[in-house]
Amino acid sequence: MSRILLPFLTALAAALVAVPAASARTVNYWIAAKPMTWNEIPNQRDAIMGTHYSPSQTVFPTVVYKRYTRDWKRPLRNVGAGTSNQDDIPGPLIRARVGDRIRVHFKNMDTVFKRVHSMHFHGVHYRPSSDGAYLPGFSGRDAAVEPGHSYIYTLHAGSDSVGVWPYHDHSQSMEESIAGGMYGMLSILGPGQKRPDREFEVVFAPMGQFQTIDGRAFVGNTPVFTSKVGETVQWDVMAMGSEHHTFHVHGHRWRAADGTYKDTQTVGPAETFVFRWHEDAPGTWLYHCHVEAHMMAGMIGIYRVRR
Ligand SMILES: [Cu+2]
Repeated sequence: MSRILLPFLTALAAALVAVPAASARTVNYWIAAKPMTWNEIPNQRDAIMGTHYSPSQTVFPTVVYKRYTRDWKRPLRNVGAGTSNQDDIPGPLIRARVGDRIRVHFKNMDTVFKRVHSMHFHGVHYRPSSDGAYLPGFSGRDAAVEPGHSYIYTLHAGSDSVGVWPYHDHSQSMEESIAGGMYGMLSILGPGQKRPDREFEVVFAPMGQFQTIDGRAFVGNTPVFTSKVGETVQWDVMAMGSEHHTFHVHGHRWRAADGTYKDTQTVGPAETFVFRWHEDAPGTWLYHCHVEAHMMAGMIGIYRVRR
């Protein structure tokens, strides 16, 4: 190696190490379309109004996105530790960081309705073959995965993928699937960004005659989110369906993108927003959709902060 070239290469190597290159990490998720019986009001009541509902009004067969081990042998919880006391709806929270390649191994286990299903992801980069949206004459197997069949979606988290995004069924059974809970979120961190201590997923969506949060209606059924004073708390908020919702948390405010303080924020179909706060308000609080008719039809829950 020449005397001139060696220092140059050493400097170049140092520069390459100093600049945090886009990570070449691959994140794998195994997610199935899984039939199950769902009860949107497990305790059969609206505790605030004292109304009772019979199982015939609240229980129905549906298909959800369920996380699995890599060999499909064992289902895993969709939610991570410190997120929620609920499971199955929404689908698995897909966590990645800018620069990551995400491989979603999807299997259609829908042996009940025997419908085709797919996964379509917002916010990330992909080729048309990982779009998962049915378009007659153009789309391929990604958009119509038959019962018993699998497909691998390959996604890339770019620098413009930071934040929280929806994913959902975009096959020909999209309408029934979304009404039945086939949706979930991607949560993408920026370079060097730390995970919060708590990450809560709030999905506003109608289900039958009720308005649900994560597929459940009324206090005591909707997720109970918990945190501790001093923790960093992140809320991932999304709406699915055909209506707008107003997210509201009692006793707290957060900073919107424009710098103003908020305690309510509107979210429309397939829109998302995310914010964090440093928790300093112990107590038992309500969170709910502030569209009054939605709140009265079930879109309300409890947030508990321990000292
Ligand atoms: Cu609402």
